[in-house]
Amino acid sequence: MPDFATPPISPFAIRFDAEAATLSPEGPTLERRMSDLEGLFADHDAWQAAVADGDPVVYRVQSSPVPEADRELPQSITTIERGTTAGECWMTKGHQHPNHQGEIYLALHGTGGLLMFDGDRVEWLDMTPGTIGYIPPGWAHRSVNVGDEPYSFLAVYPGGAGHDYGWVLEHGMGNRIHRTGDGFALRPYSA
Ligand code: S6P
Ligand code: ZN
Repeated sequence: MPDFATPPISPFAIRFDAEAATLSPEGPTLERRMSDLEGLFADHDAWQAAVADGDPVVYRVQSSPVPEADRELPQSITTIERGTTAGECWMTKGHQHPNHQGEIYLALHGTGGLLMFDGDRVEWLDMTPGTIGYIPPGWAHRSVNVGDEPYSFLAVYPGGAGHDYGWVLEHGMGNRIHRTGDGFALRPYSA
């Protein structure tokens, strides 16, 4: 057994139900409402009106009990509701890992996308059940529901990676995703 300053947790099994999009045993669950997404949608007035009009849950994140600690490998399932704010598809806040490390997402349900931005280049991956999206170190990432039902995916990431949400507020995500008559479109961030 190697000598760790902070001892890792003990081995255990996690039941993963792709159909129900659940992990068992459960760790912390996080709920993000519209009010938690301040400054992220292009249309501030529409965002404010949605907050005043019931402040809906935009997405939930259910984690396994593996802690966000150095060397551990936590997992979570995110479910984004279907919706738009002034035409912009509902999405996660998006973040950069300050301690640049990679991550994988496995799409489980619905139709989504993985938007990545490194401050210069923008990438979009279509995410449908069975797709693994790879997020390389140094790319901020945001998930978007572009379908007609909730979109769920499993994330597996290094526990010491951290979450920098300020980076996205400062630099944006390169593109915005708008619902159109027959699907969705990627538009410049300033649009
Ligand atoms: C963690 C991983 C996901 C997101 C989750 C919510 O590194 O990327 O678990 O935290 O999808 O997104 P956000 O941007 O609100 O953290
Ligand atoms: Zn991440």
